[in-house]
Parts: sequence; C-alpha cells; structure tokens
Amino acid sequence: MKLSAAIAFAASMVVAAPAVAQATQTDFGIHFPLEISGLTAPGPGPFLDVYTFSVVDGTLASAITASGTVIAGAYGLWSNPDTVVGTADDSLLAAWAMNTGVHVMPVTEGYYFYAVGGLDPVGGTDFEYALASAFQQTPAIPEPGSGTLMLAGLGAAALVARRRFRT
Ligand SMILES: [Ca+2]
Repeated sequence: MKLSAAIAFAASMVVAAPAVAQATQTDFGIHFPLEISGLTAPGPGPFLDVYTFSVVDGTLASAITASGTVIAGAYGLWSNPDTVVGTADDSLLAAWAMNTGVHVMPVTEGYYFYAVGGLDPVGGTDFEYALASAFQQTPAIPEPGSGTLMLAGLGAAALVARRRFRT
C-alpha cells in the first residue's frame, strides 16, 4: 500500500476510534525526555492505539519499529487542545508509515497524541511494534537587556571588590 493510502487509513481509524474493536489509550502524562510504548502486539484485526501527552515548546522526535505482518501500519501525531481524544478539535499534524526512521516535529506548548493504527491479519505475536518518542524543550531565550543587566551587575561587583581591596 502506498504511504499516502496508509496515512489516510490511519487518519480514518482515529476518526472511527469507537468502531475499532481493538482500541487502547495510554496516557504518558507530561512527556518525559524519552517515552517508549513497550512492545505491543495487537490483533488479529484492525487496531488503534492512542498515546496522549503534554509538552511545552520544543521538538518531538518519534519512530515506530515494527516486525511481522501488518496492513497499512502507520502512526500520526495529532494536536488535541481539549485533551479529549476523538473530538472535533483533534488535528492531524503529520503521519508516517512504520519502520521509516525518526521523524522530527516542532511543537508548541499543549496537548497531543500519537495514534498508531493498522490491520494485523495474523494476530498473536506475529506483528509487534514499539513507539519511541523523544522530546527536547526549546532553550529559553534570554530576555533582551538581561545581558546588559548582567554586565552592570558584574561591574558593580567589581567596584565593590575594588573598594574592599583599598580599605
Ligand atoms: Ca480533542
């Protein structure tokens, strides 16, 4: 299946979440520097696994490593302002097929989820996947003028030190 079709499939599955027999939801909470789903073996049949989390401004780097047979295996990163999965504010930011390396996305402070979907035709442990997501916070930009303030502070400290030296 083409990647675009796989993406459409994964996206449609999120919309149809209640209709998917095997749908799970995991809450990562506040995204740690590294979140890993653990080895997951859904199936047989269509599955949809959702992983919710929140972040501050930063960058997400994610990957899915999968083995075995899966049809239209893909995952997407969704923004989720109201924290509830499946509501109208959910917005697909990007979607990728499994085993396609690391995908980097800048994010702003808020709530998000990964939706992992596909069809496992065999079941058991024939198909397994693991989702890994790394988050790096955007370094705080110093306030304009704080450098000047710091220099002024250093200057004052130097003055005090000089006066102490003289007395
Ligand atoms: Ca929502």
